[in-house]
Amino acid sequence: MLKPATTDLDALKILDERLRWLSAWTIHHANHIRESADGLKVGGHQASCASMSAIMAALYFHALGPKDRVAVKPHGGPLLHAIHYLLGSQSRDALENFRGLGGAQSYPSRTKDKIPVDFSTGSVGLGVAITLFASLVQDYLTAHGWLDDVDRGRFVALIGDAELDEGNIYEAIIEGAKHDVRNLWWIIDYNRQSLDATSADRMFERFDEIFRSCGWRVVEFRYGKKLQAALDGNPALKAWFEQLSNADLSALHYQGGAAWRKRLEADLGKKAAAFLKAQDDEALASLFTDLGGHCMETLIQAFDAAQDDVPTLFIAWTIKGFGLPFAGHKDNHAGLMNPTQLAALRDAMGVREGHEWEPLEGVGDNARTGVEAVLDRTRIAREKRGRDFGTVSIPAIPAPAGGEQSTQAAFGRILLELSKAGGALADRVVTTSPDVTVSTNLGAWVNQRGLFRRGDVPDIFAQAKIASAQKWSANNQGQHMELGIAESNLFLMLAAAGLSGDLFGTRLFPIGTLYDPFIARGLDSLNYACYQDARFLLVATPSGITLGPEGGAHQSINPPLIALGQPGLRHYEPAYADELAAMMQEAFRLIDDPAGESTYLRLSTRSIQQVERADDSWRGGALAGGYWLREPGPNAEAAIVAMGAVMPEALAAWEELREDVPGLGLLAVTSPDLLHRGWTAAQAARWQGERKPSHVEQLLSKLSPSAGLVTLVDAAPASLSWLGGVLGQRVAPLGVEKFGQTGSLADLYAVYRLDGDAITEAVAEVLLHNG
Ligand SMILES: Cc1ncc(C[n+]2csc(CCOP(=O)(O)OP(=O)(O)O)c2C)c(N)n1
Ligand SMILES: [Mg+2]
Repeated sequence: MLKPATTDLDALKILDERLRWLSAWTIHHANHIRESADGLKVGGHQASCASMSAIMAALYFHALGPKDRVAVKPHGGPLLHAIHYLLGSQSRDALENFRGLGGAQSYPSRTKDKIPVDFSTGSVGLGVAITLFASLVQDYLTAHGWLDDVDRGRFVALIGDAELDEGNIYEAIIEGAKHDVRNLWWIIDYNRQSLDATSADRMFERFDEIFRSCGWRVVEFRYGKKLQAALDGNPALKAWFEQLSNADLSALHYQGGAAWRKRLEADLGKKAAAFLKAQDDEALASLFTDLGGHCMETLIQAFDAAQDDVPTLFIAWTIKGFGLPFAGHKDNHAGLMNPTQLAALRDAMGVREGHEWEPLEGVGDNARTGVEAVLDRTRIAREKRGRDFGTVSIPAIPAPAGGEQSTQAAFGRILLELSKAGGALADRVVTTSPDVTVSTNLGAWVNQRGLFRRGDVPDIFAQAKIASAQKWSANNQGQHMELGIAESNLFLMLAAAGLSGDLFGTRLFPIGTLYDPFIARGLDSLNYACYQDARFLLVATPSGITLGPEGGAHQSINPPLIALGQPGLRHYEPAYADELAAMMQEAFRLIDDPAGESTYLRLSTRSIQQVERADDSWRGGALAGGYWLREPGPNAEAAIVAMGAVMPEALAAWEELREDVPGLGLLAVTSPDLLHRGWTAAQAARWQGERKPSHVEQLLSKLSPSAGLVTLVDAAPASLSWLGGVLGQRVAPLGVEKFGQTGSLADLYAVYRLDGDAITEAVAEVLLHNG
């Protein structure tokens, strides 16, 4: 571990003030000075920034090394921009355009901000937890020989205290404890205020117990040096101070010195007389606001003392809005200073009017050299890292042989073959699953490649020679990260592993499996992973009511609709094993392509007869979202449009109806998501003068303009019913709109109208209307 550079305490204190000023000014400028085109409040969080300026000054200008990575509390974003502005790596333009198009983003964004942002934040709690998974990925890369010791760093999360209510944090630390996570610093800006009000006192001293029991070191700094000394010398005062509730403390901070005096007189009477006599109101207020998270000396000492790799929770007591007129007020979360208050702050900071953007305005000549020296010595990266970590060659993925198979079984076999064949891609694949490794067919892969743990974990059952199909030993060469049943953790793991190129310079190919309905359990974490442009392959299986006897609690209905609305994630739903192989190859390519995206495969356990292929012409269409499995005749008046596991019903109905309905076509949809995107993109392009029809328009234009479409999917029918809007063709949508239940496939398909009878009736329906 590198030793922190020695720094000048006074310079750091000045930098704390500069951060507090620049963050407040950036927000003020966006709200009160920049011209508003729409009259809307621009917003920003001056109080949340002021709460954490000292913590961030100590961290960035003193404690952080070049390989450390930080997730910044979302509403502390302006502080991060101010830091880079002081370092010369953020432009004044971006700050002047804070929260505007192309300007500094309201919450740190890896993809949209021009400064280096290690982790995007915004949905509270997720930025915290991803640092834990990133640390696990760092250990994984080191164990596999892809990361040198000198390139290892620490993972830091800057956390609002109310963020600790997010359950995903506790799911993460439980998982971290299992994997012996290390090199983590989580720093709580403990201002005891949330968005709505002051926070409940009851959790005080509970959070630290929770962390300690998960193996963390907890370092709490409640007092700054000055206040600590005053309280140490006056036990009665200390006891009084420590019994104040969160709301009391905040109210007193807001009211100031006279209120502190009055309250002390009322509560302690004569016992406080000597103490009160020794200081005026201003000194009283200044003393009681000297909390640990605002005291530079305390912060530096705490950080310097935690240089080992033990995961550490710092609880830094602070005041929300420290140094601002609404300090401590319970309503200050989105509070903005008015121009008069801002002018008062400007004067207090020694900033001349008209010089507000000068980085070191107000810093006297004597101090300036020291401050500049600290800035020069700051070791954090000033530039965004490029995506220049090389490419991995993706081999052709052959389809598994077999006349009858399910897509889930085919997935397992493809991975097994990939593992046996070996090569760069196989070595870079890391799989992960929340306790459904075996039931999602990852088992064979894990038998080949092993579980990952930093230390060896023997397979006790194997050692005892107890027969089992599954090997379950772990070591530091394993390639499967087994997780507990916490789907949010799965997506955060995929997010961290899917950013391994960006974070560590080595691309991994993460594959995560879960049951399709439980995507919803981790949905915000999945969105978070996509938002940061993490790259992975998500395999959700089994899915739909095709799960039969397993029943309604496990039968997914709406994931295709989720996927339709999720940027950064491509949905494919294959019916056949050869389609799946093509899609997996494409998914790997997309992981590695700088302009690519992540992929979601919705698979099934239903074993179905595979189709005979005359040639490879289906392949391009399957990857683009759909192809004619049975070509329609010229000007056909009807087509069956089906996706995934219900293809046998579609094919059977097509066979039965084709004589009665001349030219009837059967369109196999493999990705409503891609078809829809292509459709809207083509429309947008037409406005730019480009006339190329989209894939879905080309497919549907093979039918008569008045043709009817019967859409069939084991999911919400809206996944496909929109197809009628493309060329204005009539649609009879079949799909699942009510919760499922147990039953045989034939029974369920009949009840939920996915069977041959339903298709026949629906075809009659669309033809009838045409006539
Ligand atoms: C998942 C989620 N829910 C709600 C919000 C809205 N929100 C933003 S900040 C905040 C309160 C934060 O309080 P705290 O974490 O203590 O931060 P402080 O501003 O006090 O430092 C809330 C509820 C959010 N950003 N994300
Ligand atoms: Mg708070």
